[in-house]
Amino acid sequence: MITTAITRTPSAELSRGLTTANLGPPEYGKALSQHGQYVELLIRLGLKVEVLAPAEEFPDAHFVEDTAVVFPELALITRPGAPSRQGEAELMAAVLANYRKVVHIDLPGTLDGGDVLTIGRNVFVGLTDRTDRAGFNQLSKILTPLNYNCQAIPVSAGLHLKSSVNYIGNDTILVTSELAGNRAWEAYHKIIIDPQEQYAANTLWVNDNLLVPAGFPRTTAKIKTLGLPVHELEITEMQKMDGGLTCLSLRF
Ligand code: CIR
Repeated sequence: MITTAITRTPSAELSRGLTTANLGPPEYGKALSQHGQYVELLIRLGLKVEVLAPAEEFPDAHFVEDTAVVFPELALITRPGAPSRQGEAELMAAVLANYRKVVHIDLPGTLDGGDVLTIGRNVFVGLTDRTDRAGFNQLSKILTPLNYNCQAIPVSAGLHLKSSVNYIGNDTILVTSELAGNRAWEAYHKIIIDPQEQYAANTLWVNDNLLVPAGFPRTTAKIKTLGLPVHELEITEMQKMDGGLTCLSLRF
């Protein structure tokens, strides 16, 4: 049961963040409104939400998911793969120290939280431009003694592992066709994303509610077959900066 979320209000500098999307610069007012609706929905779903102040020196800092991965036993502070984002992790370490024992991914490893998909005791870690083998090895060394089963998954498309696959409840994953055949998920039911709706793979499960980006009707229709409440959220300004629904919060 998820009880808590940590989010960070986007900074006025958000258009200076990293992006490959080619969708134009985000509008600040609209981004604030979309972020506010996201926070409101999490509160309506019963979560206690800590909203951190904007970090003007880090234009990607509202994508908090990349800075940490929180487990019941500890908070793992990452070392983000993008040098411009590495300072964000220390900001989050100070916050998470109020909730958990804090441990760190250290040099030379890199790891982004967007590459870590946890399903029960299974921790799947994407090897991407942001997360390397050394980062995975450190994570595995920390979590394996705590009885987590850690697996590295090479990922060649999209920014992060969770750009392509997410857990959506009922032992089911939502996954792109490229990654669907990976043996890592053979124990799970699969809903395969329509190739034209890849972005919607970044759907967020919160206590058997599903948060989906608005504008992806085929994916929404498929997800509705699960019978769980589905909430569509406008997230266009985050998409312009390669971000999505999972990256806007840490949940635990
Ligand atoms: C970045 O490139 O790092 C940000 N502009 C987007 C990060 C998105 N994070 C995520 O999906 N977990």
